[in-house]
Amino acid sequence: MKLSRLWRKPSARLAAAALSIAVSQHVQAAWQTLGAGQLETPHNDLVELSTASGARVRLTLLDAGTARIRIAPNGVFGRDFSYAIATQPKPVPLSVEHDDRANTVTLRASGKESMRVVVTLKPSVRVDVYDSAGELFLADDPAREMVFDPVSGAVQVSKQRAATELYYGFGEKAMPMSRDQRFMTMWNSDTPAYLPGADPIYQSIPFFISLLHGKSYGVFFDNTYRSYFDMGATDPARYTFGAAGGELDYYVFTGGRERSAANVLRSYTALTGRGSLPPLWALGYQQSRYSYTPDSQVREVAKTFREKKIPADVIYLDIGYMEGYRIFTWSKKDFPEPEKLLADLKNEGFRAVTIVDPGVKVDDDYAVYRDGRQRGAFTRTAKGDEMHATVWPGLCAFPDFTSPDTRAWFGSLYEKFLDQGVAGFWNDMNEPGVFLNADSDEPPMQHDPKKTFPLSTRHFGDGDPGDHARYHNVYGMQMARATYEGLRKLRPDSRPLVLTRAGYAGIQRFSAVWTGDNDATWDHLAMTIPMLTNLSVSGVPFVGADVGGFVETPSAELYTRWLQAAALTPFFRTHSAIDTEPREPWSFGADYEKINRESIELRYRMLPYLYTAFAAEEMDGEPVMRPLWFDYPHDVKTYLREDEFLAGRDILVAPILHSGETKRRVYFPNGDAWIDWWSGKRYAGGQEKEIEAPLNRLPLFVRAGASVATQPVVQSTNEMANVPLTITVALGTDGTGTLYQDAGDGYAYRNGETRRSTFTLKGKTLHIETNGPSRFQKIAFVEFAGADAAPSSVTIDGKTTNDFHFDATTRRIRVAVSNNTKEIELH
Ligand code: MIG
Repeated sequence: MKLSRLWRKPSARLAAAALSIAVSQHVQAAWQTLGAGQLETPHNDLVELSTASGARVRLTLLDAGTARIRIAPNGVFGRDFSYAIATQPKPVPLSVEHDDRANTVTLRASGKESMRVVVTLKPSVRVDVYDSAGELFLADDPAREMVFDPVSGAVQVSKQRAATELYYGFGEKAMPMSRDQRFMTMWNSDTPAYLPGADPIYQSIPFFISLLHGKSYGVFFDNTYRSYFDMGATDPARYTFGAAGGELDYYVFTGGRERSAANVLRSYTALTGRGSLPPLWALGYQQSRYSYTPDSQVREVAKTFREKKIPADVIYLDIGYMEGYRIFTWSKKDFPEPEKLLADLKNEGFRAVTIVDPGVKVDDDYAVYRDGRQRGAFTRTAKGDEMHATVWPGLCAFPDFTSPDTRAWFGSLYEKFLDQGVAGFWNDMNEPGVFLNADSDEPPMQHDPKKTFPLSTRHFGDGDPGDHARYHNVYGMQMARATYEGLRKLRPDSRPLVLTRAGYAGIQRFSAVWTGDNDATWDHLAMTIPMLTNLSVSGVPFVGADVGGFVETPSAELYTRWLQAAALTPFFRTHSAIDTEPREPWSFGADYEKINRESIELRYRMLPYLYTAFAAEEMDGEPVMRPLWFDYPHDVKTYLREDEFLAGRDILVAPILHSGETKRRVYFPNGDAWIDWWSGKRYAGGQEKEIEAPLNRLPLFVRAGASVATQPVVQSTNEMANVPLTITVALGTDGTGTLYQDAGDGYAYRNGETRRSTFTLKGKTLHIETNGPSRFQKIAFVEFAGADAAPSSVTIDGKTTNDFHFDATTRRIRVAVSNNTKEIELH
């Protein structure tokens, strides 16, 4: 199959762009307003209104800063169930005021400082939301009341919009940093070689965070139908969201008293769940290709990493490993001895991840198909037959992942591969994507709305059966869930690595996400920052883009810059399409190989810090990869900045994103000072400076006052346990940093098997406070970065030491310490 021939055709790609506009057209509807509302007797924790149109409105507060607004157009609320939500909290008791003259109903959490939701009853019901300080921040547009279409089932609401209000999140969008004045569609779509602006693509997360004058709020529209967000594209004075069916069911997060984005995200991820700590090995470098086939290629690649001393942890097996693309099988010809292969890889310190697609080949001689058919595990047509469509294996049936029995069955199928030694799993094509032309073995890859199941396909819907129009957007997420839950059950003491292409709100509970079939272009490299940071603030921490761009072959320079730019992104994997030139870190000649090795080495040096950032995500919902505005909402110069990002709270990354550049302007967020990682030079916040960046240099800065845990280069995470840690402390401002440690896999960490260290810098004294067992990696050095001169002396826990070294080129003072050192003082 010559896929890349199609991808290379410019005409096909232009057609793709045009079609994606057609996909995003919003629903045509005969709108009807709710009409006047009437307050029903309020319950303790719930307010319900009937309306003249027959629609019903239900309002609850989940806490003093989170409101849920629910409208049932036909007057009957469906079951209270959501694929997005991890645990639906009990609503809090309300205090409700009915003002007859003003025709309003106001609710707030009783007995505490609370947000306020004010419902105006006439002429048609509308909702305004105030924060706990009394500021109105979200108001239904009185000129565009909430509407529904009784025939099609469509629902829609419009909010007043301030001219400078910005919006972030919306999951995975191939769009610039802020999505103000954009029109976006939520409909998971297989869109290879998507161009910047193409919409929708693979993931649908109908959640966003607003930013206006330094304050945020969040809105989560929990509706799995095709939905859309018009964030001022049609009229900058309002924004509108709606869906082709279902309820108008959305949550408003005030972001607490501060109205901060961090609080909004904490509340959103408390509701939809957080990513749990990945196994440490999954934070290592990952090498993939479509496909390393036969097995000798896999061996060769793994061996070359070790020979060339380029660190790596994971190697991926794409669809080529299977027997005729039958999932859960191995090709007898190309992978005759999988156990042997996997054991040998393990000896080399590699773990293997295999791809598993949803399509199950219709083949009576194939056990997975027979078993699935017998269990009734596959989706059905409206007429009740097994629904069949063509994907890689030919004609396929598709598990209905909206059935708990089917999820459990599918999850159990991973047992054989786990026993054989596969470490992680990659779910692809789960938008779901199918081939357009069933008769062709050369799948047309253009972006076409029909490239999925017929909308009438039936799903079980976890007990609330419905059609594909309703469940399409959760199909991929429920597949990833089946995988995750299967792995949890089969290997209760290992943390799963699941990687998925499609998802819906809450996908972070089950899987890492990559941004699908990007292109080997500089534009795509630049787009990784707005794409990945916006996914991050959509609650999905473990995100990455194929390094080098999946489609076509990058130049040596592009690949090298891309690897460098991605080194501190959460999910770090090179992947490339069939028919592209080889793409390993050594594929571009010796000069580039050296630099590529250094990029991957940087990743490994930073792993203790990155791991700490993932732990903070699980605890507090802090994203690992952050847009600048997230931590600096009072610095307007950060709002649209999309050529830099923060890795964790303390590291600023400003990669080269343009061909031929060897220096760039870096903006330093206001409120902190920044120390150049390499030179120790200090930059005040609130200014832009030109920074040198020859090909071997990633511009990298550490926040003054921060303490960042690093380690020497290792060849894989397997080697970490006995390697000492260096805490890098950025001088110049008082501040704190943390280090989180645990076993790196398993769940003992949830029973307190962790060590947490806090580093507090006051002037030139560092205090270290540590809690937990000492059996993890030991702290052996502290490096003070940003020092102007050698100290005259250094004291450790009150005793003078000579065991320090000042390096004038890096402006670092390196001090040997012990794992129990409490205080280091520079004089
Ligand atoms: O129709 O498995 O995005 O990463 O290499 C293409 C083959 C199917 C698409 C994925 C890509 C993967 C490829 N897959």
